[in-house]
Amino acid sequence: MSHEYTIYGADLSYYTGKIRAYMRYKNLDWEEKASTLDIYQKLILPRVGAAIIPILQTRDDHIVQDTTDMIDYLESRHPESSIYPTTPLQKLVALMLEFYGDEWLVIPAMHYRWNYIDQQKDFVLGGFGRLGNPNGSLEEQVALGEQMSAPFQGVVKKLGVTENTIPAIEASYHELLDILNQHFSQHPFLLGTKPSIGDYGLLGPLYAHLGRDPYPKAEMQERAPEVFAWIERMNNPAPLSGEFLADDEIPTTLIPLLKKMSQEQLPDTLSVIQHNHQWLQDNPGGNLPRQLGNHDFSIGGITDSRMISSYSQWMFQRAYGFYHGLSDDNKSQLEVALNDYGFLDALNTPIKTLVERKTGQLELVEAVQ
Ligand SMILES: N[C@@H](CCC(=O)N[C@@H](CS)C(=O)NCC(=O)O)C(=O)O
Repeated sequence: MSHEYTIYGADLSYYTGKIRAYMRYKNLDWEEKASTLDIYQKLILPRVGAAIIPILQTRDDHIVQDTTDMIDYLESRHPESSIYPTTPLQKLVALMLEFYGDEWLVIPAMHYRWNYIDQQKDFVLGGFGRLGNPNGSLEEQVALGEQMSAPFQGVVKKLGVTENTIPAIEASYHELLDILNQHFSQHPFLLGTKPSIGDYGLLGPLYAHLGRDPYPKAEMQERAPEVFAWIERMNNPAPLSGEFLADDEIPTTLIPLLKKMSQEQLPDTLSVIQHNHQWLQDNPGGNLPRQLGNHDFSIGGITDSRMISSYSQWMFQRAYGFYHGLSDDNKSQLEVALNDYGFLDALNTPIKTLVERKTGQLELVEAVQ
């Protein structure tokens, strides 16, 4: 292995887009390799225990799965120009927005990819098929892509994307684009002139699916050109450059986004935490299944059912843990702002059972305290 780091991923992949942009910003010695079927069989399945991408492999053969863990691992080895703000409110907001991009915007991302598949079949299915048969004809790749993408297509409904919710999901996504378009017309990144962990979280859905698949890409370019321009900046960064805004400032243009996140995502998160707690009470020492049945959720005033994604708790815990690690003085200084964003109640709802990740498996376990 000639480079210090190798990322195995795919052009179509949400989280590969997130880590790729990070690797470029940090100017690391790395290369990207396609996660072909061979790589899945010989590397990913044996070392990770599941068919999931992206994967980071170091020159001395250390494997890291999960972009959040990769970023934390790399930040500790390459601390220069950290993508984590050092001031409390910016750091908390950045962690929350990573969570929002990683775990909530998967809803519009998967909707626009799979419910508009007829408008973008060759591109999307061909992209999947290329991973299995790089030298095949487009027709062969599309046919193979149909099979390879079946598990992903199956997830759309589980996320809560139904006939009932689609109009609200689209309206919510348009509102998101409008908010971000306004914001990026004034700031190059979420919190200033350099990207934060929040920018990387949002890039996952907004690049690989919504800013790259032909149908939503055209809509984004038309409706939110500033968001499209931010994607280009994220993907072609000036390495290690820029600053976060001074004085722990949160731009006013971001506040509607934070309120939107609170309304849409946080009720789901609190319910997941409650279900995880109950499951771990009932199954002490067990590995939490990645999906714990279904629960109700609401979007744009429409209520439906979606899967309980146990992993969401682990992502939320990063923000929760950071908040609870602050001094009482710091916490009280943030109170008015956090209340305004709608974050305060969720952050102050005690998590009775913390969870953690174990190497070599995707299921979470109760954290050892
Ligand atoms: N939270 C993980 C998620 C990785 C993930 O969900 N990857 C998708 C492709 S972008 C996948 O391989 N999913 C298969 C699965 O979840 O079983 C990360 O940040 O890396």
